[in-house]
Amino acid sequence: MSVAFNSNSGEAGGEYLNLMDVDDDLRIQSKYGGGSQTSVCVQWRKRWTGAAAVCLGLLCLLLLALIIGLVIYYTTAAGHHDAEMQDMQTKYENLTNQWSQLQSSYNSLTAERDELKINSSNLAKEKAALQDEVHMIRKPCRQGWIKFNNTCYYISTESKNWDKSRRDCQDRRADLAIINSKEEHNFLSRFQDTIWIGLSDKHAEGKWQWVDGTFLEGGGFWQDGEPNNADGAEDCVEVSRGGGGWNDVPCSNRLSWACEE
Ligand code: GN1
Ligand code: CA
Repeated sequence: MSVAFNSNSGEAGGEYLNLMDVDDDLRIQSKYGGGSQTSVCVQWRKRWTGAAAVCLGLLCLLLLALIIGLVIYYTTAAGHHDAEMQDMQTKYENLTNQWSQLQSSYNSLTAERDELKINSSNLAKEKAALQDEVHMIRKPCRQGWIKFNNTCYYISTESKNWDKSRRDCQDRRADLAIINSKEEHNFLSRFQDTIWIGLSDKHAEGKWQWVDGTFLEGGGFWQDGEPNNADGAEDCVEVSRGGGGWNDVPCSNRLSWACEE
């Protein structure tokens, strides 16, 4: 145990000498025989102790500096890491945006391509139709046939019932005329008093059907009061000369007829 003690007065306070140091000094004195050698040893011991304390302090400072350096290093590194993460996040968002834009561009281009395909297909059809029209314009009608709006018609001079009239047209690689416009109706009204056209309701009463299987659309060009199916036996349609309009009459009537190629 070490107790502070005043070597001169024997009281506490004033100049102190550590009792342990005194004890050590006495032991050193007894080892070296006392005298001036004793004070040299004490001085050396004190110097070594001081040097050790200084070294320890320096080591502590070094350690502290090392710790501070490491903290700074890792703080800076973490800062860099955060910045890199932020940078990568921004790049990722930019790439995501670019990808979305590319995706929408791709979708637009696909839609445009599909539209162009449809347009191209429509143009091909229009081209084919125009070529047919040109062909029809250039193509002359057979002898005895009349051309109207690029279509050839045959108007008979004989008279036959509706079925035989149709057969005659088919034998001529045509069929009874189908009227699609007022102009065509007017054209076919120029010739005989009355002519057969390719319209009948012989398959179902009141359901007027053309010879190509299509049903009459719109009102047609009937005379006033027609079709009236007089006597319940009028299933075939005649066209009267002079734009008089259509009339349903018995199919057994013998009339001229109009074929259309
Ligand atoms: C009548 O009048 P006429 O003969 O032109 C009739 C038609 C019949 C036709 C039969 C207004 O026409 O509906 O189909 O007899 N017209 C009227 O021959 O009743
Ligand atoms: Ca009638």
